[in-house]
Amino acid sequence: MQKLQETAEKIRTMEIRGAGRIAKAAAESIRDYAAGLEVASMEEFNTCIRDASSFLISTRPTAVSLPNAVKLASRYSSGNVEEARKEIIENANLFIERADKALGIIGKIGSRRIQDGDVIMTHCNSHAALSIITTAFVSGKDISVIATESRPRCQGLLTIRHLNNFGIPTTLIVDSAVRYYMKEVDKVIVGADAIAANGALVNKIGTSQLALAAHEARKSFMVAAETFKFSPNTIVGNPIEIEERNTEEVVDPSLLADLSHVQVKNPAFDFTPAKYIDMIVTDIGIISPAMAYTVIKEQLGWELEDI
Ligand code: RI2
Repeated sequence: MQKLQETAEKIRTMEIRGAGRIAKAAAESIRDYAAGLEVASMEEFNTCIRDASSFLISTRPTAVSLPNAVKLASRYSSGNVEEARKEIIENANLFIERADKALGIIGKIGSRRIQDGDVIMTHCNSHAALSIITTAFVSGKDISVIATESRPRCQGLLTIRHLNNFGIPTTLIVDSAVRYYMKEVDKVIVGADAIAANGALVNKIGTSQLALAAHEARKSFMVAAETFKFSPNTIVGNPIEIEERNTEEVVDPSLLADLSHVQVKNPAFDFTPAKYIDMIVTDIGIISPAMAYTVIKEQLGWELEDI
């Protein structure tokens, strides 16, 4: 349990971050936990796996990749401890393998939509979105990127480093400069923390302003998302919770000490309605947001009674 607790803590503090990486880390964690679990009965095994799963899921509430990964990885049908343990190890490994492959497939499919000379704007640090951008560049397309800083955690700094390593010409801007630069942009590509059954996107705070500015300037808005980022819970109308993080990420509390009328808010994500999204590049192909429900039903294998 100690290793699982350490992973959970790393997810909570964002040492492990990015919806896809969180999912993989959680699947690995539940696999290793199951592999080393010493129990006296099947009942005890069931309880331990259930508790460990809930514990991992509770670390970050928004990225649906996390509960999806934990549920897919920790599935077992056997009533025998050794068999159930084997099933978890297999299912977790299968999930991890699929997640790795998905990034490559998204890169390949999405890069076909990138034209020579495109200026691409991206937000935060999405491995799926970056897979499209770097694949296009490596295949010989002459592209450049405008990357937002993505306050307060400034994941944009990770993005510019990654792009720089590929030699991709990149401009870093502050988040409030998004609309100012939109006229120079051809395409916006962002990642996803969750996609609802109605096709709405949940991604890093500020994503919806990129979408609005792109819509106003008639620029295309592309989302890169593995199928495990679609939210089964939303088919029964459950909303996706937006994570409120510690306000110390925004401002040093000592600067607020004498400001008795001021409060600080730090939502980590926002919603972008489906109507602002031109396409979602997934590991099963490019879909319109209207197909989100089908992805949940057909790819995640979730039935209403599971929710
Ligand atoms: P990949 C990140 O969340 C960003 O919002 C990013 O767009 C999304 O996860 C998807 O990232 P955070 O963990 O899975 O930085 O594409 O809060 O890497």
